[in-house]
Amino acid sequence: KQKPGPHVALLPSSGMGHLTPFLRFAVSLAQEDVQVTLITTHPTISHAESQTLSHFFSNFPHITPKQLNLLPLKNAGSDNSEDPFYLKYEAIRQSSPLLKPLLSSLSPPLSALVTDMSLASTVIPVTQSLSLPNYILFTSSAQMLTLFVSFHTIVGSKAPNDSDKTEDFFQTPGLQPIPKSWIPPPLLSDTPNLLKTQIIENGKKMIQSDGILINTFQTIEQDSLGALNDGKVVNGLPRVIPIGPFPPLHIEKSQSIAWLDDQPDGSVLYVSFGSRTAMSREQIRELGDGLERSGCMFLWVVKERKVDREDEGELGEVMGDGFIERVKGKGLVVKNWVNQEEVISHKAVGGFLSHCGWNSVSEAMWNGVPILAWPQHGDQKMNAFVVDRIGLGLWVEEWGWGGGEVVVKGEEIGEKVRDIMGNELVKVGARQVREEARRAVGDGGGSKKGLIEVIEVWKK
Ligand code: BUP
Repeated sequence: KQKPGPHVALLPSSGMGHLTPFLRFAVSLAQEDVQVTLITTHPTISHAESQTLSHFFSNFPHITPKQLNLLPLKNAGSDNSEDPFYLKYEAIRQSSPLLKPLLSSLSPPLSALVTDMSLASTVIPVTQSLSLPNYILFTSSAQMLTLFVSFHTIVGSKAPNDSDKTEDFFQTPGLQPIPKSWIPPPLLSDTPNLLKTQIIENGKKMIQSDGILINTFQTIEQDSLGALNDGKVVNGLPRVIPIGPFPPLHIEKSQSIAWLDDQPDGSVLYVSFGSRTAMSREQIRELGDGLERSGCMFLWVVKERKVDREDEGELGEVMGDGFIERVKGKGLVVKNWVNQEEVISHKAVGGFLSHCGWNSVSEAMWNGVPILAWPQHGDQKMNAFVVDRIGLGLWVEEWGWGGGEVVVKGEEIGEKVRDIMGNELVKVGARQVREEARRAVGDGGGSKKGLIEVIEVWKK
């Protein structure tokens, strides 16, 4: 009789960008006969998260839900942050005493716990005290992982701007220097902030994990993966195992957009900056101007607030001056949220103006949709670099991070939109990435082999 599969618990972090890859990973494991318990932290930050979780558990009843009810957040120390996502990581950190009894109570006993990278420093001490193997699921690119694990060594005891104020590059050990303009600004700041503290603490602690699983694949990130696994980036890093890109789950059946069905194949530019980018009203209007100037068809998700709850402003008011009426027939503007998996796989969609959150990038890879990259914050410039390098899209590096003021004018946006929608070379490149992505996770593919190897280790 076959031995039952190992029992593995997954602990995702907050925000759709972190939850989504964990859900896809959970399904990939379950398909390989792993018993999966998914630990969710409550309360969730956004409506999108709670809705996605309820769809998920009703679609995959064989994945066991387990709730971790967070303690009320005391204070975020001296590291001021208003970002609800970083505050949530902090709340999970402060609630870590609750994790040990929860993990020990699971039955059958666990073979491993897989945690989001933003929780490494919180969770690894707990799993160590239980002698439970701990794996990290890194939900961004390998390019970003090189910075994540080495940042604390680069910063050392000095602030990154101290000794080399004139230096424009960050030397990641073992790799090409990274322009400082690609580094998330809070990491370069001398003022304490939660992003910086968390990257330093988690980056250090990840060395003590048993393995780092990552939602990417060998063909597109060979150099970074090679440097990480050859010990060039940091000494003693556990093996980094590419197991992506995770196939979309298509569990959210509602909200399909009928308008797309009426548009010619490959004619529509999908515009979205992810679940946690609030764009200023001025920049929104400038972007609207750009889309209008481009003459291309577009489907645009507009968000003025960081957390994906209902935005307050009426769309007409946000866009200003009869925009919605003017673009009727050409463009569809929606507030807050669409079912992106459906949109991006729709045959009418031929381009994606994206912030380059790694899930959006992997969804574009999966569907061979060319990206016009406009990173807004965090890891997104590192990811945009990958997009451009692998021929999946174009990144106009001069475009600044999003922020309060207008950083890119409509005229410039319009020009680049026309460029991406008509660029045959990028279309071919994107189609090739799609083939490689599917091959990687298909039978015999590198990512599939990686996943099976890890499961074999858990079986022992
Ligand atoms: Br917005 C939006 N619909 O309208 P990323 C997002 N998504 O399904 P982020 C929708 O959320 P981080 C919408 O498909 C993707 O899987 C989208 O993740 C989905 O960016 C996910 O792309 C968003 O990684 O997160 O949200 O900025 O910064 O943590 O990467």
